Amino acid sequence: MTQPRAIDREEHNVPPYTVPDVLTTVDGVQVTTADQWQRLRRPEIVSLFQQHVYGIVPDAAVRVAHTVLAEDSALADTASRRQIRITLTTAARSTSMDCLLYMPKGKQAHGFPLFLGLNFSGNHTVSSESDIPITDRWVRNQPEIGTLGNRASEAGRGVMASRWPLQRIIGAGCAVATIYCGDLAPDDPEHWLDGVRQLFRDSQTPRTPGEAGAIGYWAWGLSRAVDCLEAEPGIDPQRIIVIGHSRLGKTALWAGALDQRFAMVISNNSGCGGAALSRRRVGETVAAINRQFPHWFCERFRAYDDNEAKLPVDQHMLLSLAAPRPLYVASAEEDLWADPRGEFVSTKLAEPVYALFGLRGLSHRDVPNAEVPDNAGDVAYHVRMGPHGITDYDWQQYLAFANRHFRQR
Ligand code: GTR
Repeated sequence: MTQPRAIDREEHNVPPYTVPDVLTTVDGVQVTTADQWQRLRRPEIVSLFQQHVYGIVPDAAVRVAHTVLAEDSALADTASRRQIRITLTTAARSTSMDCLLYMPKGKQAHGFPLFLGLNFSGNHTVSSESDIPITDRWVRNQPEIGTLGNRASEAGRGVMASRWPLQRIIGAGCAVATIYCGDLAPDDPEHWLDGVRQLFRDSQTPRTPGEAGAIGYWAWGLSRAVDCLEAEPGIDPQRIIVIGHSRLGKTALWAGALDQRFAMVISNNSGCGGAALSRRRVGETVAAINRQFPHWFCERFRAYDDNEAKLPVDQHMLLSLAAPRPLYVASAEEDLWADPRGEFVSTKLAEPVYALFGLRGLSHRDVPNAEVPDNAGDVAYHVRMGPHGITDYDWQQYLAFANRHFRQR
């Protein structure tokens, strides 16, 4: 007898469930056209996710400005590298985030496509180049990468380089930009309040049940980065891709849902609160994520701990908000915590929205074999061998997908 695949091992623990129909409005109207989707159902779903899952960033006028701190030749002269400080100012205060941008040398008629994503531990961890400043912001303690007392150190330089294959991205004719998520909100239940939230609320002011948590503020920050990067010489504003891994994959999906300037959305191993269906209740559950990371979602999301059936949404509806833009969801075979099959199933369930636009979904009806990417349509999926992570293999698939969708320009 052949062994069941790792991803099938927990199937017997999946309870029976029914997900909300992506094409039926709250009032019971059946959506049958792309126009109805855009006018009626899409805004309704965005609002449901704002109210019940990710929360809302307070509304206030924010001035966004940027300066290029340094511009150098990098990656053995194949790229130009810019370190850009983006300043965010409200009537209450001002803060900044630092964007590390690599762009191929030379010119393209409309500018280069850009991959934009947050990083976990500071821009200096993304590349071993010695002249990227070490972040002086709060960082998670990880002695193995030299972060102690919540401060980063020289020991962290380049430690995350395998997650950011810069040379490969540049070689594929794309630009890539990253920002430390802690510039926007430190990833910690107490310290996250000291991030960009302070532009709107002082840290003494408690959250309202529907106010954004860290994921909401991270996603907001990605949009503020686009405000600057879309005007940056050499970038094609029509081809900005939002990408993220794991908690930052949840963030990429939410940013892509809210901000349709992102021309493509990529979720890598985003799991619970990302691409995986909450109602399947295997791997990380709503209760588990809210317990461990009380600062990620809005407080109202806690009402769905062990109560997923009451959620007015599920994560296939988040994926559907990427339509009609190309969407790529990827899992890793051993990453059972993120529920690879749940990520696949919700991707399938988003297909009817792509169909409204005459766009093509996945070819597979069930999770494809490991490293057999299903990427010929406008919705793509693969499951990589190995554990949770974002690897060169994953990037190769994303670059090929981007290249296919964007090559016409
Ligand atoms: C885990 C968390 C996941 C995922 C992951 C990551 O601890 O349970 O939801 O976000 O971290 O971001 O690497």
